Amino acid sequence: MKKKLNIALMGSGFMGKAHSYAWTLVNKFFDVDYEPVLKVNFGTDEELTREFAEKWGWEEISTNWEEVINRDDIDIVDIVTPTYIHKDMAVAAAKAGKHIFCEKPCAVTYDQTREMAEAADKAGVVNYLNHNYRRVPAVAFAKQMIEEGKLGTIYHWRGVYLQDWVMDPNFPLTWHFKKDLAGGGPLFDLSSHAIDLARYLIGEVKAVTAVNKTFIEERPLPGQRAATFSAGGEVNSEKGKVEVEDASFMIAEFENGALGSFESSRFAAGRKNYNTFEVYGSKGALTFNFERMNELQYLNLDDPADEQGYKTILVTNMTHPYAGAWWAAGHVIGYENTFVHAMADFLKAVEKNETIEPNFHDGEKIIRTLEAAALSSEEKRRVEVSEIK
Ligand code: SOE
Repeated sequence: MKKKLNIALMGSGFMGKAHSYAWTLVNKFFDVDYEPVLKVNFGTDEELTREFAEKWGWEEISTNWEEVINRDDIDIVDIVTPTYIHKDMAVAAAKAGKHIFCEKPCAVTYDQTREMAEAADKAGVVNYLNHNYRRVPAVAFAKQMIEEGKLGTIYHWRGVYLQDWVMDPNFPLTWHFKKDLAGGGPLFDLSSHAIDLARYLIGEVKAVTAVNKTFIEERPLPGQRAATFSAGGEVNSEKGKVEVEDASFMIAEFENGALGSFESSRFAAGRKNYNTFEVYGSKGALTFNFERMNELQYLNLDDPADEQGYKTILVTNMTHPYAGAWWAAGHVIGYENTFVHAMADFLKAVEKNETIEPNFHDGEKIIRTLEAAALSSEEKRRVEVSEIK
């Protein structure tokens, strides 16, 4: 009999769906000792929360997050709310001795992220920051190849993460456009993922030179159902101010001497979830595009010169990371599965009471780099990440 672990899901929306799906599947495909129980879903709007909870199989709902976190029967607090409240929820969860699974970006400021990490360390709870793209089989396999030295010395990183869901000037002013609620625009939302991948695959960013740009300065106020990727269908003539950038481009110097760049935008027409990276080394190169998530492109400089070129590796073999838990080779997997991988690793960490990466300390490093980029754009100068205190 597997031990039951009661989950409290804080929030719903796009991420709530992904998490609910993954909690349901994790112990069916992965060998974990626990059976997650979808115990309670917190939401601010009772009607919408009930609708969501019934659809996804949460046993109960609540509109009081503090009460939920402090319930004796809750083992894991899973945070999928807008970013501004991550810190308060995570600190409360740590104090209550709950393990924490938290969506990215970690928090809206470096200060808040530090507070989260300190609280989790003090309480000794397992804390995980969900930069899920690390757990795409092709990305984890790229990591293996880099660690085996297949690329040699790394010279360049390009992390490009583009979307287009807010290009319509009438897309409403959801929380994503408010600095105190989101921390930033695509810099926080998308480059946070790209920086996580860069740190995972090649190393720490030392300094950045960035330019942020806002194309649409005002937007209609949101209706009740406006959310990530969805305008919500209500038309509002009153407008409010956009407080974050619509695109952020930066040059990055890495501690290991590599030179790289990051681009993130919500104004890249036709790019839906174009999360890509390119890594160039002395022995070869790797490129990845999430919109083709089961594939990795590999160039090997040891191949005969006349036969050199990028080849496609289909990362679906039983021997590839994570892929073997699903289907036979060639039976591709999707976005939702990355959340299952994260939960499988998280539950293993809980079982052994071990740390898992990325965690709130990784969050600190990422948010610090994002703040360095914001400062660089504001002051029009190169900023060392260590300047952010
Ligand atoms: C919206 O840009 C979003 O949902 C991000 O917040 C996620 O982190 C990304 O994986 C998909 O797009």
